[in-house]
Amino acid sequence: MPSNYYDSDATELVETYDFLMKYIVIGEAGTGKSCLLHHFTHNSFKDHSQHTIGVEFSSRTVRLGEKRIKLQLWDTAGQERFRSVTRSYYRGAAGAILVYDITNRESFINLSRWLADARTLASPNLVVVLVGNKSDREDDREVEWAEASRWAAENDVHFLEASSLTGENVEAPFLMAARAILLAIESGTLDPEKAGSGVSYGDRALRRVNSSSRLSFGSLSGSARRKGGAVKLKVKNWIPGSKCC
Ligand SMILES: Nc1nc2c(ncn2[C@@H]2O[C@H](COP(=O)(O)OP(=O)(O)OP(=O)(O)O)[C@@H](O)[C@H]2O)c(=O)[nH]1
Ligand SMILES: [Mg+2]
Repeated sequence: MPSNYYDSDATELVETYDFLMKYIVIGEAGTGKSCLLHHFTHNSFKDHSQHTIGVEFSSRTVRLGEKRIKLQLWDTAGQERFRSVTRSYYRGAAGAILVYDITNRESFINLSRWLADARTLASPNLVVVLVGNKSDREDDREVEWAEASRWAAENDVHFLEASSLTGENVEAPFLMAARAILLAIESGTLDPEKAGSGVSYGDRALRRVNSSSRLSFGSLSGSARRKGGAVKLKVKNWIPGSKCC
């Protein structure tokens, strides 16, 4: 049974939402991108996962504070032969989940290439979360947490390790990115009404915007409001002070 580090009501059943955000999931073949997404959307490990052909689409609506956010998730193939196809899906992405395999050093070495592509082609305000997947395979580890954490800091991306097998931290990267995007909207650096931002308003947010010129987090839950509007994410093996959420 996967451990769940988030409130159990993170998934919304009703299809109304405040924001729609486009995410891409990228990284070398075999790092576990499809399994990570599957665990996030189905809450279970994907058995017998095959290489992704081109791209696959899924979605999930999550909640941060009282904001409902629908995530459009584009799972891309890591194999080189699909590169030109998958790159065409980067356009207008607000979030990128960049995955490497902690037991495969090469998948870590190649991260710079993936990041450069994403930064060139996606939204100018792209939020990137680096995920070191397969943390359950500690005995086969080839990339130390500290080294990856350093790389993440140097490249200005969020970072955590996860396991699509056990479920550890599988929700965190998606919620971290959503929270960073929400904060960018709140601070005015990201405008959901601008084409290519990777974010658009849902019905609920539009109603609120119509009655107030500036969108705010005023509808956060009482406890979040008391903490100054910050929505706390519970992430395993994340060091406070490092770039997180
Ligand atoms: N032990 C372990 N195995 C994993 C984990 N995640 C994925 N795998 C395995 O890694 C292999 C590749 O997983 P996929 O999710 O298909 O990899 P991918 O990144 O989507 O690969 P492409 O679609 O080719 O880009 C499969 O055999 C999975 O069972 C994990 O967290 N732990
Ligand atoms: Mg795949």
